[in-house]
Amino acid sequence: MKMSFRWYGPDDPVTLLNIRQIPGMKHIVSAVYDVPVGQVWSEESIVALQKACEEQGLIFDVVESVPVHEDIKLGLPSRDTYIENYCENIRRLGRHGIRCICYNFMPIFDWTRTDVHHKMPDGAENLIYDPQALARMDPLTGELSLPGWDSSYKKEDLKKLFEQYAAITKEDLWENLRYFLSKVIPVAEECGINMAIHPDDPPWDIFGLPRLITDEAALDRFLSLYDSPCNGLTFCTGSLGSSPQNDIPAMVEKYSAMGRIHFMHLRNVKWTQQGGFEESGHLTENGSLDMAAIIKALKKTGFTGYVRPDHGRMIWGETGKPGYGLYDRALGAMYLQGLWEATE
Ligand code: DNO
Repeated sequence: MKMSFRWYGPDDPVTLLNIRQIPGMKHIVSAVYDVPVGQVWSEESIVALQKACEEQGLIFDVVESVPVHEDIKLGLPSRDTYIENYCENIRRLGRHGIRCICYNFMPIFDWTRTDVHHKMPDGAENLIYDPQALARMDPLTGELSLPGWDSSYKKEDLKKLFEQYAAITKEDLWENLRYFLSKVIPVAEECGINMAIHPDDPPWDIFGLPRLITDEAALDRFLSLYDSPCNGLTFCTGSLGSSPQNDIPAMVEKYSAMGRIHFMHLRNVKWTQQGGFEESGHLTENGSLDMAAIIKALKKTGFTGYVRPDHGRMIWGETGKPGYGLYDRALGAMYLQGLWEATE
């Protein structure tokens, strides 16, 4: 496995110097953040990230994410222009050493939580999802904001998008995803880039919007939409693992043996009685997932892809982007590498 860390660029309070001091850390996961969704990234911006990482002895070779424009997900006539821009981004990233691109196909909202500053009994802060609290949230006010969401949507945009999605069935969304892959994967193949879709988080419909990438049947269907090694997965244990129906170690073993996992997001979640979940520390005993069994499944199948410790709690008084502080992710990295080293 290749150990990596997500870095939000020069504005991230977590610096590359911090990251390089984590034992075993070699790869950086980042993106160009100042370009609107759907537009082409400048080569200068890509090279600047590359150089900054190189100066710290780190390799920038994973992008998370090149976001997919809503018109592509909605299957609008304008999608072809946005898909061409997407392909151009793949070409540019390929020219500058990127080997893996993570993206998602969730309508409008990326990962969703109901509280990102939840106080744990030990004083740490974590992110939680409570279905009852979600039912009280109204995304149409335009006032809600979460770390993974595109903050450029105004109230009017959101209203229009919800109206457009009202006419889209799950099958339409699958078809729009198939169309996207049919254009993008051949370009990724040429450029030596592995595309890695991120599962929907949480893995069920929210706010009445359809979500596709939720369980094993969906992953099978997704992989069969375009049968190429470049059409693969970001296997996020916390996203898929939020649903107790998903047997995470078994799924990791299956898709890793197929060579279709290019990127692992490793974190633990604890299911709650209300049918929601809390993000926990990385340790097996902290949550509902067997992290040791997940690492065993990777080791057994000879996994050589990228891994990153996903969301950490906020501890030791750290402030910053919820889920993306330094300390707990660094602890996670050490725990995961310890499991890896000790697993036969
Ligand atoms: C959450 C992240 C996601 C992920 C996107 C990929 O912390 O894992 O926001 O980056 O869904 O496009």
